[in-house]
Amino acid sequence: MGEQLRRILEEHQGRYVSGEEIGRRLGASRAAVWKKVQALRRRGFGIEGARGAGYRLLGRPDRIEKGELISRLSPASMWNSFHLFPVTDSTNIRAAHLAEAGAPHGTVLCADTQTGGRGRLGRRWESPPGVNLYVSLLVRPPIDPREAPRLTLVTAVALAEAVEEAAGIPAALKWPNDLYLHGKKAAGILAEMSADPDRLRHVVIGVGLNVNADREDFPAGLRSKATSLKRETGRSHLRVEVLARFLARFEEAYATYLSGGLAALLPRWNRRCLLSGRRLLLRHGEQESRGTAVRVDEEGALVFRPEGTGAMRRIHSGEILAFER
Ligand code: BT5
Repeated sequence: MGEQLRRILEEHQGRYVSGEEIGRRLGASRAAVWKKVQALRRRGFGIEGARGAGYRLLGRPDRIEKGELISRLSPASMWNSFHLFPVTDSTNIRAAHLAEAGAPHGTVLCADTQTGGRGRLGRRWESPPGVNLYVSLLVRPPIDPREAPRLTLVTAVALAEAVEEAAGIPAALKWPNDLYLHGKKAAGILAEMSADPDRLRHVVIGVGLNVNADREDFPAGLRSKATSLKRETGRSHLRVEVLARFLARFEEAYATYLSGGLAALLPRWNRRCLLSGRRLLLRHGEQESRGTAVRVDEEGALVFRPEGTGAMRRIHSGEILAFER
């Protein structure tokens, strides 16, 4: 409801549009236009009406609503089911429950805040309300369960491209699941799968992206390490717009991965690889090693040259404990 009117007002970027023009574009009478204006105002949009000049948009809420999100996606998109929560424990937990109950491939969950946002290995994801994106995607890909971790890298490429489009600044990817802006973490990905021994049932891909969080929105211990689009660009970003861009980018990257494998996306990953050429301390299994990262390969492994040897190693799963800045 009202998405066409919203689009017309937004196109004019704060300038007046005559009631006549709006009516013509909507195929609606003046009275019907006025009703739609009232409806948008009730959703929190600041719309000024002036006799003779028409209507103009003064401001709008940064809230994610289903109708607007859908109107920003292509009608043929893979996303077909949307669950928006003002508050939830963790969108990944909600998504796993929905998946078990039979929710379709292409389900999107999004919360305004999370009380139990999760990172990897039982860590916490800080989820202050009203400012960021906390999203889970439910997919049922026709791939071997052993390949599921590669979806983290597919997601990272899509997220980096969406962030660059929305914010106009370069994003760097830290293997395997972090997105950095100007040297600080702005997003993390947590992919969790459910599989029978030989068959993947579903994958839940959780994405936490700091959009408009200010320094004070993070706990003290995180303030120098975490950042947001707003902190790096000096302006606010509309969360629904960033989310729609990410969903569109994900759809393309996912299709590219299914048809061409990770190899088809690797140049887009490695171009943004934060660790390439840097010395780092890595934990893999029970072991810790120092060495230099080289690149990420077509299986999603980190190619790594341990200190003091010439032989390369391929790390399939691990944790970067520290890296040279
Ligand atoms: C991640 O874990 O980076 C994956 C985060 C995934 C969060 C999303 S939100 C939607 C969905 N629902 C969930 O419950 N989770 C997913 P990891 O690599 O383990 O990083 C966690 C570490 O990042 C923490 O220990 C902190 O140091 C740091 N951190 C926590 N919250 C942060 C934030 N908002 N921004 C930047 N860094 C943060």
